[in-house]
Amino acid sequence: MKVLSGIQPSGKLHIGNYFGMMQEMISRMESSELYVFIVDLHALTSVHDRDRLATGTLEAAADFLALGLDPDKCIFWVQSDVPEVCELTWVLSTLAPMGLIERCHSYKDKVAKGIMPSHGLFSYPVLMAADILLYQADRVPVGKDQKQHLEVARDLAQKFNNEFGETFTVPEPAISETTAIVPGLDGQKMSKSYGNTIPIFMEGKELKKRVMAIETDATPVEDPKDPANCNLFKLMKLFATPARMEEIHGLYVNGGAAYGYLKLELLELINDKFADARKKKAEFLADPAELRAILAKGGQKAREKAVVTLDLVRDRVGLKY
Ligand code: AQP
Repeated sequence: MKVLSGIQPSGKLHIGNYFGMMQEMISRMESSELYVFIVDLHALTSVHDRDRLATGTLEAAADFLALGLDPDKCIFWVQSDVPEVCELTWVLSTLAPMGLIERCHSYKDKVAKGIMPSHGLFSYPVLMAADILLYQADRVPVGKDQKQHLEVARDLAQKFNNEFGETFTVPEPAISETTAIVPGLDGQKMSKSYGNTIPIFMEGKELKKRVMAIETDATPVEDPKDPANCNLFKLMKLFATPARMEEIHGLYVNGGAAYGYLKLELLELINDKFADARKKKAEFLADPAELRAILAKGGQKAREKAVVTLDLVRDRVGLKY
């Protein structure tokens, strides 16, 4: 089974990215034909700063490798190193009904958050469909925020197959219910562009400040609280053992949950979980030439796959004459 998913180097990767997608991808290394990539073309829709994008791409690569992705057990590359994806995007955009793309809420959400409403941002889902269809992916592990974009990819695959003959695999989303939407400090979806994240590799005082900034209500310690409506509780659940979560749940419903202490406990759990990865990341970043070599090798492997699909597409639509 071909499993594919990408991540934008649009800022420091955060625990929403980790639990929504990275962890799942890393766990599939042994069992799937795995495609993992850094979507720098997508990040251009929100990052217009040469150094930030270039550094962000190398950092995102180091993040994935430090967290345990083995480039010999998957194809790991940078999106723009396979230019075929742009040609497929164009072909797909000639098939994409305006209404389908207009319905995508991520565009409206991002514009509402101050990102420039460009044509690229609007057609983000078409580029994403091209990413998925180019490699004939069967399954795409994503957070719930990307579900609608996955539906666009499925619609475009079906539309192409109906008009031009069976060409693309119709991909299935893989969304884990427990980590579908990781909340940010303010309770909205944790998102790089919303400035409400807990970055995976943040440390020390900076990390403590973020964790202590998780928004909670003003219910006194001894009063009962509703765990289902508390983003601190939801974040704890990602890190604490089920037994500890049962105790914390008891404190919420019976009274006695002290937010300040729970935040300090969460801080410790985050530090423990990512301690090894932090050391490894520093080692990867110390050798950017090696990082670039890993990505170049992955780019070559990805391109070999991409040209096969694109050649078929060109033939099917009449671009081969
Ligand atoms: N809060 C989240 N909860 C669960 N999953 C999440 N993902 C992102 N945020 C959460 C998943 O992470 C993968 C990579 O996401 P992305 O960086 O490519 O794009 P995104 O979804 O737009 O993530 P951000 O952080 O919100 O980025 P910006 O702010 O740059 O747009 C995806 O599978 C996503 O579902």
